Amino acid sequence: MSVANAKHTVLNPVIPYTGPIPGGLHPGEIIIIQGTVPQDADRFQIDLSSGCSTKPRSDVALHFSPRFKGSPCVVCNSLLQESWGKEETLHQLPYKRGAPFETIILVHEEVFKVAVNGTHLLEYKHRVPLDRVDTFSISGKVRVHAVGYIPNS
Ligand code: 9QG
Repeated sequence: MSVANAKHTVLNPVIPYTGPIPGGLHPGEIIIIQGTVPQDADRFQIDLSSGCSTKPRSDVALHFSPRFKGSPCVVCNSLLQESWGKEETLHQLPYKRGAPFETIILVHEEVFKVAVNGTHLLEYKHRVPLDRVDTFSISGKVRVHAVGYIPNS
């Protein structure tokens, strides 16, 4: 799988980046993010949201946040009606400061599955119905070379 298969690709977006997910998200679809973690990274986050409102803030179906400071981990959560839910923390961090990465978010009926550099990392059970998810954001200490959306057919 590569960005070459994508039906829609965003190249070198300015961070923070927010943009529409073309056609919304459906089971079997894939989002690929290729980037590099800067040397001074403390954290970054990928958010799959329901709209792009900032006031009030849109619901976030998947907040995926690699953290490099202290005990390295990846925190996932959802934001509903401007409140964070219960964090799901994985005490494992496949990203390295200064290193390039490829992250794949695979959409399933019940969960998102996230793989980093070709290895499955975690899954996150949907708390927001998939048909409400239409916006992709990435922010924090990260550089992004490409974001690709790969359809399911
Ligand atoms: O800290 O944790 C995820 O559970 C909060 C952070 C928040 C999230 C949240 O402050 O930060 O990571 O989108 C946000 O508000 C991000 C940047 C308990």
